[in-house]
Amino acid sequence: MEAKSGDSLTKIALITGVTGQDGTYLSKLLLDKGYVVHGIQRASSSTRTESKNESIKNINYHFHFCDMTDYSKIIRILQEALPDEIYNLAAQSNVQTSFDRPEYTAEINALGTLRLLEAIRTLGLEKKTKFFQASTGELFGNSLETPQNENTPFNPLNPYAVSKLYAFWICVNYREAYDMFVCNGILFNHESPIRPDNFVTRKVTKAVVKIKEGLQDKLYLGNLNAKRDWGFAGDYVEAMWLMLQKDQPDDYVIATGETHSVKDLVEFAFREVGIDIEWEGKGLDKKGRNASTGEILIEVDLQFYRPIESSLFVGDPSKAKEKLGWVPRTNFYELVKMMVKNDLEFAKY
Ligand code: NAP
Ligand code: G4F
Repeated sequence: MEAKSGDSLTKIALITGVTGQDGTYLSKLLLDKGYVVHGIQRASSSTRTESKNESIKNINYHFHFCDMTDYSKIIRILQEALPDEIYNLAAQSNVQTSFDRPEYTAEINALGTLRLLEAIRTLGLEKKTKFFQASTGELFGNSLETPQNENTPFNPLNPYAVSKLYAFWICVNYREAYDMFVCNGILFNHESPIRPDNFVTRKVTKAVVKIKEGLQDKLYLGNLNAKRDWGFAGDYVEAMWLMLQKDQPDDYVIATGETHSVKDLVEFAFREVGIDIEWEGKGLDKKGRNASTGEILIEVDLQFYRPIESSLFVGDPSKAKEKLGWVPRTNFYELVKMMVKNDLEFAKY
């Protein structure tokens, strides 16, 4: 099957996972750059409604209902959109959920990626369409190297990371076997005020605001000692775009190069609302008190622990800086401030 492309100076992008955090930021970025954007969303989209992504009101935005399991629909959408760039952001993206739903996670994250690559080939778009894959720092798992860069061996520690490992390598394989323009962005944690509540940053900032407002008593968390490299999603979608503007496809670590513990995150978020936290106890008995009132505000709950996880992630974004000119503009403290501020504003309504 060969698809015919129209002659147009306007670039056409297709985004899977457009209702997600990154899809929301990326669709805005591309529309602002003058792209025509096609977004794929599930008919049953649960986490966000159309109204949350302002981009859909733009005249240059076209949305398509499709599930990443539906190969024939993917083919039809690609045939209609004839994209110059595809950003594959759709995923079951929650690590904890992947232990509960390993098969579904593999179906969407691994085979969903394969379906898109195969659709490009089937339609004869290999030379027209550039492809971005949202890979993850989770590929490194319990790495012996710190910080992790593009040459650090992979050692995934959960079903999500294993599904993303397949996606990473099938992208490399299609790039090498079929000379396709395919890039992996090895993205470390990136957050924002529109991050869903089942990720730790948003869970913490929302709870901090509710506790401050007297709407919640305590915050229950899992591993407080885990260290993550947290950046701002708005910065990370720029890196995705930059990768597809190069002449040659490649893989890049996208990270801040700094790491902070969940405990640091909790302390800093509480400090933003004027509460200092004092810690006592160890392991599952660790508790965080309001230093002024003595009230216990944070406790550990085993249900939020994972069967296995890496205690330390920190990425080395030197290659992205050198080759793409990309640097993160938002540091950890600015990010947490931004999220707390947003949640405080929402609490007013
Ligand atoms: P997110 O907010 O969880 O968004 C995931 C998107 O995928 C949502 O739009 C979701 O749709 C869609 N989706 C899920 N299952 C689908 C299916 N079966 N068919 C079609 N669409 C489906 O994730 P994100 O934070 O924006 O991350 C974007 C990508 O980057 C993901 O691939 C993620 O794994 C990867 N990544 C993220 C980070 C991070 O820290 N944010 C780091 C490394 C890699 P619904 O709205 O219908 O649920
Ligand atoms: O916010 P998290 O759930 O994100 P996680 O597992 O690091 O995964 C995110 O980043 C990956 C890139 O590194 C992405 F590939 C992936 O798609 C996703 O976006 O957990 C962060 C840390 C973990 O160490 C977790 O054990 O926070 C710890 N944690 C402690 N208590 C908690 C909790 N995580 C959650 N979600 N909920 C808790 O109560």
